[in-house]
Amino acid sequence: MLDMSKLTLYGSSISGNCLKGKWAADLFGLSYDWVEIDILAGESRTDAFLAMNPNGQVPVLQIPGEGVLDQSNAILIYLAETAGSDLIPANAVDRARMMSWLFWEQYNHEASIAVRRFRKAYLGLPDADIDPQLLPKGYSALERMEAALDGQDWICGDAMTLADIALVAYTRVAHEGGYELARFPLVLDWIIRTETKLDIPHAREGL
Ligand SMILES: N[C@@H](CCC(=O)N[C@@H](CS)C(=O)NCC(=O)O)C(=O)O
Repeated sequence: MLDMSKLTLYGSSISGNCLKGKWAADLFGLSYDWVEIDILAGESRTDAFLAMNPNGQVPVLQIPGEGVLDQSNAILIYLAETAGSDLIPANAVDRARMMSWLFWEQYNHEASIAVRRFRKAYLGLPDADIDPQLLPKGYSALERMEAALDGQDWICGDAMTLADIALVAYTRVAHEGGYELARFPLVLDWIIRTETKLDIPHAREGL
């Protein structure tokens, strides 16, 4: 029985988008219930789920007295603001730059790396049946991150922000999508740094 006075996160454990919110809530010490949704079995497309989120996808955050919120990066922002976290920069320009990475993550990075990983590792499709554009698009996203991390520890500069949580979600498992992370040494170091901050297992290839 769900406790409706608590946050509830509906998510799939194989989904980086869903794990972002889980990691953030754990890092911030927020109390919440996790409801596992088996997306491979179509559980996000049932009538009951669609009544909650007509978009038919996870993650969904149920907020006591406020209804539901979808979109992983919106959930991250809500959780960080609720917790009073300093992972959202106070300065307007720095905050906007972090948002810029969050939008880029969804439009460029996740749209190539997460999609290729899902098709290859979870749908078991041979490379020939996967959109050939996804590999170069994902590599170009990794190249941009490698350049951003040259001379700084975190994606937005000297301090960790929500952009690091959003971007690590699929970067750390990019090898499952056929991307060679060894080509990006700064990204590899940053993955370990971010996983350590989040206190989650290291997913890095070869470890
Ligand atoms: N833009 C969304 C993407 C959500 C998304 O792609 N969810 C996938 C799992 S990662 C899903 O629910 N797939 C099941 C389906 O579409 O039926 C976000 O950031 O939350």
